[in-house]
Amino acid sequence: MSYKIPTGFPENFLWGGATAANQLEGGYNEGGKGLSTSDMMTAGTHTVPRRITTELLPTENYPSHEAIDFYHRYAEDIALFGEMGFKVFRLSIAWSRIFPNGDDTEPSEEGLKFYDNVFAELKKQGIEPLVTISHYEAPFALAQKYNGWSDRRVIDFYVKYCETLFNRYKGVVKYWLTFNEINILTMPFGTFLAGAMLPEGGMELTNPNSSSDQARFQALHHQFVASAKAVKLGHSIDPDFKIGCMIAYMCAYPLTSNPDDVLLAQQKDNIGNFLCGDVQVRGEYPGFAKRYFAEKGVELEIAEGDEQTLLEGTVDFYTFSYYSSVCVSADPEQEKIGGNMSMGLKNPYLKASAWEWQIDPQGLRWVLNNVYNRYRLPMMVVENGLGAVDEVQADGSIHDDYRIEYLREHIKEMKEAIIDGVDLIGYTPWGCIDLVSAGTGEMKKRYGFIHVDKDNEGKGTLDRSRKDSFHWYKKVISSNGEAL
Ligand code: BGP
Repeated sequence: MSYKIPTGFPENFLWGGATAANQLEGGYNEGGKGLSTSDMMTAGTHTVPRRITTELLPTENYPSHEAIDFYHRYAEDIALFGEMGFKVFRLSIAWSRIFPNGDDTEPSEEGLKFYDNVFAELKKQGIEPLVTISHYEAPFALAQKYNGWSDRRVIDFYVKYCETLFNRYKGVVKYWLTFNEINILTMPFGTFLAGAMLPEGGMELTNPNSSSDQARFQALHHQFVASAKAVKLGHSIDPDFKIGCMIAYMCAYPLTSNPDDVLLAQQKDNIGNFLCGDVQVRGEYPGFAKRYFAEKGVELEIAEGDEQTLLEGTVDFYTFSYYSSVCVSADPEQEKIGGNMSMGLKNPYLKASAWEWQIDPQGLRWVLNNVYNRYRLPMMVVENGLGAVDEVQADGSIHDDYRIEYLREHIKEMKEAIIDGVDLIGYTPWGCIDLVSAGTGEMKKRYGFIHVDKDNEGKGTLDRSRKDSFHWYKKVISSNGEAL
């Protein structure tokens, strides 16, 4: 007998693109929307960090306020996605459009209607929505009144929000993700971005002392419980729902074969990636997490019933973002010798983007195998891409061959992973239309197949145009990943 080995992307593979409400929609104070945490972050640059404000300052540029105006232009944008042949579109819902303060008793009909309209346009184009319920934002009132996810009461507000979405959009939306990059809360810059907690000692997004480990891991525990409750509830509302987790996969190689480095890389993988994956996929905290908490002096308040909730609310599929990899070393001197990239040590074998994100397509194959062999759940790569500065030619064309090259190499490695046996069901490259960068708040860090005329200061016509990569990706989709 011989084994049947896949030869390429499966039929019905979900090709598409990914976005998030606060980086795309704009209309921040329209349609009854409340202020969201993302509406309180100023623009930054590669070197100047974004800042968090507690009131709106008229002199500041808040990138989410207009973003790329998807709020008014969604039909045009979705038609362009349809033209590329998208099978799936990942978008998020702005929580504060539905519950302006987070703890309101009734949802906003106008907010719900907006997404009815968006989903109707997607349906027209034959595009399946993939909805992130909370992508780096929450109603700002929850930050002010409860200090965000540090307060257990926010769990119930979130679950009520989910219940509203599930009942309204059942039969229209099948694929859901409970939280974007939930593991960002394992790191200080996740405090406000993902945790909606007002940072301690300094309002810079990158402030390394923005919260105690205790506060952040407690907030993360609340998100785990909220996610598990949402999964269980979602399945009771519509058994056809597929509800997944979303992890920012931080791929860290040992810098050398020194066992100290190898072990350190494994520990980073455990805490950075598998802590969240294990809780959401297996329904319990792994042993290494408990040890880590004990060593850090973190004592989680786990309420009665939480452990059962986690077990009953495990996800249906695993999704992640993947952009780059770094190296780690147990030797502190290496930082000086080898060079520090923005997220770890430099890998001498890799090139990096202008924002110092190292480009490592094979790392994607490694991650897909690493995760699939652990969980054996269907997987989706829901973010991947190259943030780059694009140049518009005199005739309006944009020759983004560097972006094509990046995506082509990553798609090749996804195919290898499928041949390795990984059950990969979809791919939604990040920022399929140019949008605001989450990390820096810039417009010039672009990922799109579709160009949007807007600059870092927020000026421009907002007109859309097709880059070279638009035509390339269209062929990739129509050939099911064969014409690269
Ligand atoms: C992920 C976020 C996205 C997105 C992306 C690119 O971490 O989920 O929201 O923005 O990173 O990052 P950046 O926008 O900083 O280039």
